[in-house]
Order: sequence, then structure tokens, then C-alpha cells
Amino acid sequence: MKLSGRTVLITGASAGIGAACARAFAEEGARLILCARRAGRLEEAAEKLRGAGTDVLLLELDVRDQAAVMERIAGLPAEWREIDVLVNNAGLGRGMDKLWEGSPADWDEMVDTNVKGLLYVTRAVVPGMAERKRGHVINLGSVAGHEVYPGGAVYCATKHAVGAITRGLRMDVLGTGIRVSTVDPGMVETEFSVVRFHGDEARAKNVYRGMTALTADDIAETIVWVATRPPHVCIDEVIIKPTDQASATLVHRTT
Ligand code: NDP
Ligand code: 8X3
Repeated sequence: MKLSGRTVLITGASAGIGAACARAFAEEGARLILCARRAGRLEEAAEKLRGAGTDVLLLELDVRDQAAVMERIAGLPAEWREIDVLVNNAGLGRGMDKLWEGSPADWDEMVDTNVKGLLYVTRAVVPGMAERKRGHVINLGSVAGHEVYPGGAVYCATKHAVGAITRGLRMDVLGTGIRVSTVDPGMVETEFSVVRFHGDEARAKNVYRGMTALTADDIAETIVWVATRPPHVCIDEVIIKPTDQASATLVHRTT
């Protein structure tokens, strides 16, 4: 399917995979609604994209805020309301403590963002797709939605939930023409680990020590591939890992 002139809403577009998706969809000629909390970051990205001729609308939004999600998406300017592709990417890991020593505040943040935030945005966007009988929801799952690893119980639970929501939505929209996909990466070097370790850059860097991680652009390229299949083709699920990673915990390192 050609994306030229299509409207794509990307959550978590201020960094990492979401920002790379913005660049990749722009290259396909899409119009972009970029959503995140950090308006300054979005503005910087938008300036570059607009300079290259892309039509961009910024949506400063915390996906955990149900009322704001509903109001802001319902209140989009008329020319931006027909969303063709929704990339549900906003998400995070917080902490890697053993479950019984973990922080409930970290759990809330992960569940509220990765699960409830994704649900709110989906609830706000999909009715329009159903009316128009076309659209594509692409969720960011993870290998953490297929496996569980020590210190990752809650993050993995949220990504298992994303898998269940993806499969359930796929069933619920059957017959509407809407496609639903999940792209599930292994290790991608973004700000993810810095956020997970509450800003500890050294600990974050160590996650990717001696191995070649995926880049945000690798994932964006995959997401654009998923979105550009012919309308009768739905890629339900893609699992993509670095060659150096065989499972969530089995990683080949040279140092
Ligand atoms: P980054 O930390 O680099 O980017 C996360 C993005 O999510 C930022 O733009 C951030 O924007 C946004 N975000 C976080 N919380 C909210 C919120 N409450 N409301 C709106 N936006 C929010 O991480 P990645 O790019 O790596 O992660 C993107 C997705 O990919 C996540 O769902 C993650 O779980 C998933 N993933 C990542 C992997 C990895 O190894 N990096 C592997 C597998 C999956 P802001 O702070 O400005 O709001
Ligand atoms: C992020 C990848 O392996 O840290 O979803 O869970 S991992």
C-alpha cells in the first residue's frame, strides 16, 4: 500500500524507535501526527521533517491521561482526523529489581503507559478507521512479550498484554478492513535502557557491551514494510532480534 498523502499517528515520537518511524514514514510521503510529552523534542524533529517537505502536526500528550487522549484526538483539526496508520509505540521499562523488592511507582508507570495508554489511544483512533473501513494499527511489542527474564516480570507482563491486545483487536476488527500488527524487537539501542535505569548512563551502556544491537532505524524500516503490504495482506507479528541475540537473555558478547 502506498503511504503518500496518508496520515500516520506515532506515539512516543520524541525519541528512539518513534522518532525513527517519523523519519521513515516521512520518506514514504506520509503526513505525520507526532505524539509525546516532550514538546521541545517533537518541535526539533518537526522542524527537520518540515524542512524536507513533510506535513507535520504535533500532539503534546501523555498517553496515560485518558481524558486528554480522548479530547485531543477527538479535537484534531478536520484535515488531520482521518488517521490511516496508528503506531502505538510510546512505552518504557522502569527498574530491574526482583519483583518483591520492586517499586510500585515503577510498576504503575509501565502498566499505565504500555498497556492502558496503548488502549486509550487505540480506543480514540480505531472508531474512525472502522467508519472508513480502512486503517492499520501497529503495536510495539517486544521479545519480552514472548519470554520472561529475571527482574523483568512487570515489563514482560505489559508486553505480553500488548500481544494479547493485538490478537484480540485483530479478532474484533475482522470484517472492517482494518489491519492489526505487532512488531516485537529484541535489543534496540535507544534511550530505553537509560530510562529503565532511571538515568544511569553507564549501566545503560553496559546492556549493549560487546554486541551489535539493532538500531531504531532497523525497527522503523520493518514497521514501514509492515504498513506498505497490499491491503489484503496483514502481517500479524514480526519478531526481530540482533544476530548477536538468540533469546531475551542469551547474548553473544566479545567483551
Ligand atoms: P525511548 O526511551 O528511546 O523512547 C520512548 C518514547 O516513548 C519517547 O518518545 C517517549 O517520549 C515516549 N513516551 C514514554 N512515555 C510516554 C507517555 N506517557 N506518553 C507519551 N509518550 C511517552 O525507547 P524506545 O524507542 O526503545 O521504545 C519505544 C517502544 O519500543 C516502547 O514501547 C518499548 O517498550 C519498545 N521496545 C523497545 C526495545 C528496545 O530494546 N529499545 C525492544 C522492544 C520493544 P516522551 O518522554 O517525550 O513522552
Ligand atoms: C525491550 C527489550 O529485552 O530489554 O523490550 O526486554 S528487552
